[in-house]
Amino acid sequence: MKLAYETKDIRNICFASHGGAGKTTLTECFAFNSKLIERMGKVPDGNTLSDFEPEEIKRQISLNLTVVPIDWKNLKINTIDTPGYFDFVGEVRAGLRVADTAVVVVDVTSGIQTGTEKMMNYCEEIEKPCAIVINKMDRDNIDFQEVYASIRQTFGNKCTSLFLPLIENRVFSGLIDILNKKIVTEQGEKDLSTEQSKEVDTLYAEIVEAAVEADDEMMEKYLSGEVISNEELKSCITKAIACRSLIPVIPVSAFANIGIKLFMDFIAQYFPSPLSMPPAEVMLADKGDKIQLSADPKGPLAALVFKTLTDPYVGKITLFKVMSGTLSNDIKLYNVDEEKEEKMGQLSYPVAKKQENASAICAGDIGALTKLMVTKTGHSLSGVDQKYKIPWVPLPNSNAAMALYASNKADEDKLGAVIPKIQEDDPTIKIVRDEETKQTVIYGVGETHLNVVAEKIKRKFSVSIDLKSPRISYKETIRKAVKVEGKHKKQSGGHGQFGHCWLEISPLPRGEKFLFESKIFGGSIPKNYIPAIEKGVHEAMNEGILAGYPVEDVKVVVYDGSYHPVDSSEIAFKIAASMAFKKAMQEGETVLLEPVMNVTIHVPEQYMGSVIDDLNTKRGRVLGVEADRNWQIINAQMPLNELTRYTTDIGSITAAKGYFELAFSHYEEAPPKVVKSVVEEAKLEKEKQEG
Ligand SMILES: Nc1nc2c(ncn2[C@@H]2O[C@H](COP(=O)(O)OP(=O)(O)O)[C@@H](O)[C@H]2O)c(=O)[nH]1
Ligand SMILES: [Mg+2]
Repeated sequence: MKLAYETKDIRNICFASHGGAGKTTLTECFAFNSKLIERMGKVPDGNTLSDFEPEEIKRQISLNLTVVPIDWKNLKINTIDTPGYFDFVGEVRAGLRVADTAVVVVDVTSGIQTGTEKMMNYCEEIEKPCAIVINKMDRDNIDFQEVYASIRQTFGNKCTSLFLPLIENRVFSGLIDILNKKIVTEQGEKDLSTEQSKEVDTLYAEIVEAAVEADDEMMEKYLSGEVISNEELKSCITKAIACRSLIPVIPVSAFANIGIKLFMDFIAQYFPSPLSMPPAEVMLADKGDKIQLSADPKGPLAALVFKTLTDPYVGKITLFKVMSGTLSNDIKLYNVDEEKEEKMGQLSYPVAKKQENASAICAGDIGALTKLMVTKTGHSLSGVDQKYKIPWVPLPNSNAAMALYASNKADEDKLGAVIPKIQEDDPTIKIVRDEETKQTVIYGVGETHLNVVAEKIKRKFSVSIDLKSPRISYKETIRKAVKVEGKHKKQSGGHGQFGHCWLEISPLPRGEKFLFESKIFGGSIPKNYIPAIEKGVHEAMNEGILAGYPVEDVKVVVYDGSYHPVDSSEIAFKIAASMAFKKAMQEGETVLLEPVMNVTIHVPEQYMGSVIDDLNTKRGRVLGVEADRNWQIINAQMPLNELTRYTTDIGSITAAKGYFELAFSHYEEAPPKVVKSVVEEAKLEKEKQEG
């Protein structure tokens, strides 16, 4: 690796696909061809460059984005490998944010999969240039033409094959290069046969059709029937990729390393460099105005942090892409989001899990800094004079929740210090203390995500933790108005205690929480004891009698009582009020209230019926359905109790396409079945605590 690269010599690509299509193997193959590694590792052997974390090796899937820079033909291809498993889509979005071209990988044995569609749709949404790699061409019984046809049918004719597989004696042995009309194998180049020429001509015409879209002049020429020369065509391929009028398709085998070198050559020659990309829209941090910054190494410094790692030896490692300017060691670095100067450390290039020294990182390139103080993923870095905020990506909903417990006291002490680091490593993790349920709750994108994070906490920070189903913050209330008396009297020797009150306790409408009123006339209780009575009621409300949950939606009126001129005290009245309230709960027909959530579910049309059937089994109520192209948005309400595994359920019903948002709506009386199980659980918990 060189110490610095020029913007024009950089290509930033990001592999994205359904899990298992071969992104990690492709990355490995790139690294091998460029001599970054001497032997190709294998995913099943757990020795690849990009799947290096024990959690990845154990599962044989990628869980993090990994940057592997490849030196190729005097250029640097920053290759970003990403996970395919849906829980880790936050990593994919981060990778795509800093790549100039997405390479969507399709497994030829499976064709278009859910993950393929998700990635293609996301790239369209963010207008990211794309290429499609059809991988595993070495496998038996495959049909390239069928997969290619379905790609064009699903994603449009801008998906155009620039290479055809050369299959000799049923073995995939090389590629037919359509742009150059020749055969390329490991053994060298060959001319096309007559039959091959015919096929190539058809595809060549398809390329011309897609590419001219990118250039008005060329388009005119094409429409008027003039011939577009090969030189002209080649000169607008990059532009056509950059503006998404052309999505090149290429068949390869990462495993057998066939077609990969040609693909790398194609990237080097035709993929847009940062200079060919439209300027980034950024915000002037001081004024709030939006301006455009192009990838000019001489421009003002603006860099976007897209990943933070914690290495047990090195500490915190921050990965960023320079969008404009050049970052060198002598710059005073400023964190725009935290509005703080940042301590500059040694500049380096991330190379999978390692770093290699760099002297400067120029516009368009990716770099790493260690031990930054305040910087987190998504932050913008700039110089101290000109400050720019670069937009970050929307992260997926973190709706899966588990209660997080340290396994023992020593771990509990350590956990507090570790929580901020976990959230720094993974912005889709949120850890919050729920005061109502007295639990620490960890939120993630799905159950696998949470399990992986729990493993990482154990391994990286040596804190042993357990995940349990989170407690739900039920409430208790009464259904019937009651009048109750509370009397606290102790008059055995010395200074006595005396408090006595009559309370009327009645239900309030849902959500009104609490009302307290005094209707004491004629001084049966002196005014100065009334606040103590309210306090006593409050304390008793903290723990209902049904299952120990807080009491809500009650009105309490103190309307009578008595006092003793010497023995009465605030504390005595407080106790009396508390006693009265507990009695009221016994007599007033206690009920359990459960939280009900507003759930907005997004699903492709064809799954709507099954999603609604499932909602009905989960006590859900559909409030309305809206159409959004061929998706449906279902607005529903569902008790939180039924939602604990909903990320998994919605995934299995909709082939992992559906997703949802959650927001608290209101409390509602829980049905007897729920009450029974909550009461039993509370009893067990209590017995456990009592020993
Ligand atoms: N036959 C064959 N197998 C492949 C090829 N590329 C990847 N694989 C295998 O497919 C599985 C998934 O590959 P991997 O690179 O982990 O996919 P990723 O999830 O997209 O990163 C692994 O067992 C690979 O060895 C290929 O070109 N041909
Ligand atoms: Mg992988």
